[in-house]
Amino acid sequence: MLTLSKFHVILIPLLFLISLFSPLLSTSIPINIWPKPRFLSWPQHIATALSPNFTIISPQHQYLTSSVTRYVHLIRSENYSPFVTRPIKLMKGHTLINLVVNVTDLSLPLHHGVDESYNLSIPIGSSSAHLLAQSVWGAMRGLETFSQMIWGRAPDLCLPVGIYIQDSPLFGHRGVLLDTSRNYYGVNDIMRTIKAMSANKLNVFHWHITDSQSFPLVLPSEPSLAAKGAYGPNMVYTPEDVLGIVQFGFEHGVRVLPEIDTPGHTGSWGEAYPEIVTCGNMFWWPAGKSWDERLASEPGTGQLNPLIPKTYEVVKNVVKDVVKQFPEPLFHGGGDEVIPGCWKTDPTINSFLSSGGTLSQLLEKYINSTLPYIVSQNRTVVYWEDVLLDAQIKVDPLLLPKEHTILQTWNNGPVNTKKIVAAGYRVIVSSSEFYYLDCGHGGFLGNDSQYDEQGDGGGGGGSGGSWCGPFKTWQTIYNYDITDGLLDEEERKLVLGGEVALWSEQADSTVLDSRLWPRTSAFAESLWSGNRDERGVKRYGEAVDRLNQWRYRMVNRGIGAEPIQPLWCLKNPG
Ligand code: CP6
Repeated sequence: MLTLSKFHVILIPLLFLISLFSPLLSTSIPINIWPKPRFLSWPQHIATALSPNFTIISPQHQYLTSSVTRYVHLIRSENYSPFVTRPIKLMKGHTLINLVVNVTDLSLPLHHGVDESYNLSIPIGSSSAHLLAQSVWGAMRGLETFSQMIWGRAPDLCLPVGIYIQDSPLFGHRGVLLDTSRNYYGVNDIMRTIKAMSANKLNVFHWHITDSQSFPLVLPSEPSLAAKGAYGPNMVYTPEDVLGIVQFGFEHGVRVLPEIDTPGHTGSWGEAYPEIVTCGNMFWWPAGKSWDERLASEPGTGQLNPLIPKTYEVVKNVVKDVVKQFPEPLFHGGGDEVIPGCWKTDPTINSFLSSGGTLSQLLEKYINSTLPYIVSQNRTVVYWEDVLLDAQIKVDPLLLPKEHTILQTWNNGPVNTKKIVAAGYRVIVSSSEFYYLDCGHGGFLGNDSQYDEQGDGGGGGGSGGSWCGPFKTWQTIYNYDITDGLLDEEERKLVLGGEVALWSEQADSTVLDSRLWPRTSAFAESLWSGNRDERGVKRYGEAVDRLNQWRYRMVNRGIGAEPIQPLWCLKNPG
C-alpha cells in the first residue's frame, strides 16, 4: 500500500507545479468544502456522475463502520446544488462506483493529538475514489470532505474528478462548549450539535453540565444531586443518555469532555446538601457594592465550602461516577469565578480568615484535596484560567502539576494565553472577546442602572451582560489568531487549540442552532486550515460566499444555521 509519506513526497510538489499553471484552481465553485482543505488540486475542472449504486468500501471498525453507513445514506440521498455553477466538463458514459477507504492504524484512539490527516483522490476515468488516513478519525474527516463534493438531486448526482486533496488540522483541540445548566437541552439537541460539529471537522464537545442554576446529571453514587437540583424529573441526563451521547460522539469523531464546575458555580448542589454550599440562593450584587464585594457571579449561585469534610465526600463520589461515564482522558474541573463575598458569608470561613488564613489558601485546600484524586482516576484536569491568574483567589502553581493540568482562557485573549504558556502550561483558548456566542442581548437583570457598573446597559457579570460586549460576528471569530502574541515555537506548541462557548442564560433549544451556526463554522475553518490565503492575507473576503453556500448545505442537513447574507449575493458572486 502506498504510504501517506510517499504520497506526500512525490505527489504534492508535482500537483503544486501543475496548479501553478492552472487558472482554475482558485475557483471554489462548484466545489465548496468547509473548512477549506489545506491543499486541493483540481486542474482540469472535470466532473462525473455518481453511480446510483455508489458504496463505500472500508475496513470493519466499531465506529468507522457506522460512520460509513451514515455517509453512504447521506450521499445517496443528497439534494443540494450550488446556486451558481461555472461551466464544467461532465464525463460521458462514466460513473464513480465506490470510495475505497484505507486506514493505516485502526487502533489509534480518539484522544487529543491523534492524527486526523487524510488524502483523498478521485482519479479521472477510474470507477473508484481513494481515501487514505492514518486513523479512523482522519478517515471520518475525509468522508465528510467527500460528502461535501457531491451535488445534484438524487439519483442524479455529480462530483469532481481529477481532484486531489491533502488535508490535516492546524490545531488538535477544536471545541464547542455548551452549558446545559442555565437552561436544559434535550439529548436530541446535543446529538444534533455533535453531528453539526463533525460536519465542520470539530472534535471536542465540552459539556458544561452543571452550574448553580441546575444539576441535570443523574449520578448513581449521588442520586440526590439531580433528584433535587435538576429543573424537573424529565430535565435530566440519565446514565443511558450519557452513554448514548458518548457513543454518538465516537461515531462522529467527537470527544465528549465533561465539566463539573467547582468550587464556584455550585448553588444547585445546595438543594441536596445545603451544608456544603456557601451563599446558596443569594442575590448576587447588592446595590452600591463593588465588583469584589458581590456575593456571587450570578443570581442563585453558591460555592462549595473547602473547610467541610462532607464537601470532599460528595465531590469524590461525583468525580468517580463521571469518570466511569466519560472515557475522555480530560476532566474539566471548572475553578472559575470564585467570589470572596460568597465564601465570606460563612462563619467557619470567616473565622479561618480572621485568624490569618487567606482566600487563596481556601482554594489551595480545595484543589489540593480534589486534583490528586482526579489524577488518580487517570485524568488530566482542565481548569479555567482563574486558578492561575485571578487577582485575589488563585493557587500556588506548585499545586498545578504541568503534566496533569491544562488551563482554559476566557478573558483577555492574547494576554492571558501568553501568561499561561509563559508559566509552562498547555492552554485551550476560548476568549470571551472573540469566542463567546451567547452575547448580544440585554443582560438578564434588565437595564437597571443600579446594577450597571459599566454603564453600558448590560446586566453585568455572566452572559449577555457588560462583560460580553457586542455580538461576535463570524468575521470577528474567523479572524482571531489564537497564538497571537506568542513569539516562539515552544510557546505555540502549548496552545492545544480553542473552543467557542455557548453559555445558556439566554439560550435553549429554540435558538441553539442559529446561535451556534454558521459562526462556529467560521471558528472551525480558522482552527482547521487557518484564516489566511497563500499570500498570508486574511481571507474572510473570499470566505464569505463559501460560508454562505456551506450554510445552505447545513440547513439541508437539518441544522438551523442562520443566514449571513441575502440569497442575492450567491446569485451575484464577487
Ligand atoms: N458561567 C460559568 C458563566 C461564565 C463563566 N463560567 C461566563 C462569564 C462571563 C461571560 C460569559 C460567561 N456564565 N460557569 C466564565 C468561564 Cl461574558
